[in-house]
Amino acid sequence: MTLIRTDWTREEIADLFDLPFAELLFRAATVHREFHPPEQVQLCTLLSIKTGGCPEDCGYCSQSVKADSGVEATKLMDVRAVLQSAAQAKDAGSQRFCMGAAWRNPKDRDMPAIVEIVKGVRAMGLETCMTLGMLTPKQADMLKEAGLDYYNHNVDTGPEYYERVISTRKYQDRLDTLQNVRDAGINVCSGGIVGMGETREDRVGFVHTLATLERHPESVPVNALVPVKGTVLGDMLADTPLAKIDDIEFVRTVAVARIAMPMSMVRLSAGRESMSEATQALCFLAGANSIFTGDTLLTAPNAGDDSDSALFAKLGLTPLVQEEPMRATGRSCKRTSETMEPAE
Ligand code: SAM
Ligand code: DTB
Ligand code: SF4
Repeated sequence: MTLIRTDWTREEIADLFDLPFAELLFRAATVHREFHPPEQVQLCTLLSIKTGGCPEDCGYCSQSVKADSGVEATKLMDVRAVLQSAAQAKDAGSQRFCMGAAWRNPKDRDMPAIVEIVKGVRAMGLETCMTLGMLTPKQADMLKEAGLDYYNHNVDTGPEYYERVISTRKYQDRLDTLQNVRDAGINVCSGGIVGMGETREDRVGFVHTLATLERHPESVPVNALVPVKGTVLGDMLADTPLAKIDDIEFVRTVAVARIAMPMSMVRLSAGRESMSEATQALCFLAGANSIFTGDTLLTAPNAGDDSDSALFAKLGLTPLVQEEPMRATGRSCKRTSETMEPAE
């Protein structure tokens, strides 16, 4: 039986990365089927409820005011329009509706509309997820009270590389918000981006950070950088194409995340649009069991429903029908290196 551990050392994570590829995939696939139905993939839909004009300087993001990406800033969407979009996602078979806002943090005046949106989407029978930037403990409590199921807040990369990508906040700010979300009793969704020019050691640090949180995030999105023209990282990649992440290294990252966090849903997130079917298939074999559906992510293109249906048919994958293991019991896992102990 595989134990749930939150005491991973960096060396142990590095050793997993170093395994021969076939051995790594075998181990990841073994852990995957111990905790999840391997043929089922969770379908999530993304909607940008407030686009662009963000004061943060994240080097990958088209929505930063510092980027010359052509993305136009909008106001927070009208509640009714969000609910309309959620209804379409539900009709298309989505299980979770994830809403993103290009904010450093929500302002208190935004909270009533956000609360209304959460309540409305939840009333449709969809799981709700929001990603709104940094949260205070009070804001996290308000979202919990509104019924928010998940909050997405990515650590994005390892602690050492973080300051090379973002200067307007600290890694610790991210960890503090994750703690506020956890303390409020909201499920945590946290992952990051691979292919930002980071080293293997940074990817080790990235997985290590998530796998040694007091409790593993219930969802772990692994994004491949979508290089957007006009962003620092998009332009850097255009100038140095060799910096593009190797597909096998991307699959390795997914596999290590799966082994280190057996119960989490590992989401193959941004970047699928330019990923081959074979690479995506390897990611599913390596334990990815969730995707974003639809033609658009927040601002960037996504693989799209037609190509996803074709891929699912080829691979014999089906949309996840049952609740996630941790949500089914309403429990998560406590810090321990010895046992898999559900925490209340
Ligand atoms: N503003 C909020 C924040 O930063 O937490 C929420 C929205 S932000 C766009 C959500 C996440 O999208 C980021 O943390 C990052 O991991 C991911 N992301 C943004 N731009 C991306 C890109 N070009 N390629 C891959 N992932 C990206
Ligand atoms: C996450 O990790 N990936 C999603 C979701 N969380 C919010 C966002 C991906 C954004 C890709 C770039 C864009 O659409 O602008
Ligand atoms: Fe703003 Fe989020 Fe984009 Fe950073 S990733 S610039 S915080 S929208």
